[in-house]
Amino acid sequence: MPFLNPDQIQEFYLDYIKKLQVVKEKLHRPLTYAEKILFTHFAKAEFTVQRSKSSIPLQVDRVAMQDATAQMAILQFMLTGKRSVAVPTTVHCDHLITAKVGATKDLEEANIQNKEVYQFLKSSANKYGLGFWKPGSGIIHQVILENYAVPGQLMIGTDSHTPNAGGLGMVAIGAGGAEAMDAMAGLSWTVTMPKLIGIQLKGTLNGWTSPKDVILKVAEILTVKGGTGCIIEYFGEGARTISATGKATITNMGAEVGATTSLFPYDQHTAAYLQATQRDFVAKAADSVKEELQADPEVEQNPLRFFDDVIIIDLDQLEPQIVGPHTPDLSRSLSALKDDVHKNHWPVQLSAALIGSCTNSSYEDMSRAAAVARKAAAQGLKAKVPFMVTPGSQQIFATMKRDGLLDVFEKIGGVVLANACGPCIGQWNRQDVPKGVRNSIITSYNRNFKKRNDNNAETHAFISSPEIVTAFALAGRLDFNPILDTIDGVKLEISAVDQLPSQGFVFDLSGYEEPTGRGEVIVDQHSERLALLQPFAPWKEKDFSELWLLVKAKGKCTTDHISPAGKWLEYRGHLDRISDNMFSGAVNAFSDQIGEGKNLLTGTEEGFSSIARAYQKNDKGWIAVGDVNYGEGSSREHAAMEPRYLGCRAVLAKSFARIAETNLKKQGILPLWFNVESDYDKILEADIIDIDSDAKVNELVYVTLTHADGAVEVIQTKHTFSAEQLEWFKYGSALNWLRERSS
Ligand code: MIC
Ligand code: SF4
Repeated sequence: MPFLNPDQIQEFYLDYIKKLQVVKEKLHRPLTYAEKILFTHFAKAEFTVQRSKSSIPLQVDRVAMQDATAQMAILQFMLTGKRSVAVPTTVHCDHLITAKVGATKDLEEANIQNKEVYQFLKSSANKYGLGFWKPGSGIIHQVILENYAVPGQLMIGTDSHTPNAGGLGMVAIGAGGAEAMDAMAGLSWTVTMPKLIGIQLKGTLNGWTSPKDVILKVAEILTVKGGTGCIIEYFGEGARTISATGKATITNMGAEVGATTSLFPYDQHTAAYLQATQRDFVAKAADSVKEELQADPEVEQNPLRFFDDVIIIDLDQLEPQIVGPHTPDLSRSLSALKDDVHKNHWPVQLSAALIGSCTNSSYEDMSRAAAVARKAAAQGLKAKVPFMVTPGSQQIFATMKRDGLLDVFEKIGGVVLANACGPCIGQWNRQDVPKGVRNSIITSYNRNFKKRNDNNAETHAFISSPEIVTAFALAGRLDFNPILDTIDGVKLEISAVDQLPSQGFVFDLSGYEEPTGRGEVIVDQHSERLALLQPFAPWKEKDFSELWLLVKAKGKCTTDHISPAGKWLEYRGHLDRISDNMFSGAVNAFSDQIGEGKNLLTGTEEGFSSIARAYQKNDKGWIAVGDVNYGEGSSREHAAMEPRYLGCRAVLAKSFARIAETNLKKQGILPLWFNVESDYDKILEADIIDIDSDAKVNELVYVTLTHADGAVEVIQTKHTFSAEQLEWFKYGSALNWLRERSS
């Protein structure tokens, strides 16, 4: 059953071309592909925009949400009073399944454990008109790619890896739940006009090198913040050699460099994938306008005129890459790994190898990994460490099964997990390595922050492609190079595989439920996991004076540090409960302790959330201070809602990740950037802080610090609020503002 309507697709492309003509008449210049999609989705016909300055309101075509973020998004949507969603929206149950023994048992367990959450999501999806994908049906981004992605369309998703669909030529952007709620309520969605980075790919991937290596190389070049505020657009003859799913791997992980999204042009591989996934009518319609589903030819001829930055990568020269530990931009070529491992004294024995995740679980990925495993098995090799495989969707799983890929993995000792996020998001009931024990793992996932996979800060997680990870599973050691070394005298081999299954995909839509638009939302009053929301109280002027410092975080302060996932995923629908994890991973700049600070009321060291609760009880407002790229990583708005709920007024940081900053604004918190970065050092533990909260667009905000010795310092901070966003702040949150407008 195709989920898209052929007539609507026809209409979409007619409209797209019509709008593009208007844009071209106005602008008189060649356009990149990203510009074509953005301009045709402008909610106002106003095309003189400045990159990285102008706020652009966009009309989105689709919204996607996963279970861990959908709960808050839907709870907020319920407060808008709307009866149904205004744009096509789907919910995907993928984040809450714990990997323990294998797919069948783990899924049964998840259905029991998460019953009330699934029931809430299912009943609200049914009532408000959202398509519902049950647990086990697959990971959001894979399911979107297989069923809903349309070249030239615009989608937002409550997950930072939403850009996965950029592999199919869609502008797909990760957003917070409150932003998704706006789109679902039929409002336009606003973003700052991104800068454009062009990445020209030359040559062809060969041997052990795969699409994953392209993005790992890009992460090394741009670092985890180099893509902030930018769309990365790939082009060039090399781009046209990569399969649709390979492109999706590359765009998926653009999230790791902070990019707003990443995008590939439409080509014959896009068409082939659409045809293979029951969307031939999309391919046909797209084919008829294909010149407009890519940049104009002048862009490729002279990219520096059109992009703010251009990077060239020669695929012929690219070696397989391995990144890690602890950050996805610490990359090196496979041949340099051995030295790095020894030099840094990283644990050389691997303790586990895991393939799959939304980044790397296509048929092609699994086939390449299976090709390595098949030849190894034929020579009697087995994985030397636990080897786990997560297929991205039921469709991939069923196809792998039919084509014997599962058997191959099992033959070398692999365990197949449920079609879900599993260990990628810390849903890994790991028994073999106790907490605190140093160890190394290698995965084909996209993130490797400390504690992410198994909640053990001593786990060194490395990332590579599925075929390289499979090779390492067989070797069991990190100082291994499959191109040069042998295992028990056997040399591993990689071979060419089909990009798409030669017998076609096995379609299995038993995991989908179509909404009826009737029924009631089921929330158990006594639930420990779900609680209806109350709007936040609007701010009063005095709320910004005599504030205390709750936390000054040192170094990385990602969303995994502010509101970790793992066991806390359980409380994603219960703001009060989940607030207990607030800043539990943050490193205290004064003491180097993790998750703890000084309670200024009592002088004792306590967890940050319990201090915040104490301050709140005593009517004491507080701020948080962060280093660079505050809130990097996930789209989870809990990282903004929890502080708001526990009395945070402002977060001061050297810089912010895009989604995290918007999430703070949406919830009514002031994200302030140090105007002079070194002012970070001026903030002391016992400061009394006053903020001039009468913020105006493009004006500085002054923050006064009164230190314990009585000395007073005034520091300047910047903000990025637009006029409309300042309204959110004035009302106490964007939701309050929306409710006011629609009442
Ligand atoms: C992640 O990969 O960190 C997640 C879990 O998918 C998050 C979303 C979440 O926190 O629920 C993301 O990337 O946005
Ligand atoms: Fe799930 Fe991991 Fe992908 Fe996030 S990155 S959506 S946790 S598979």
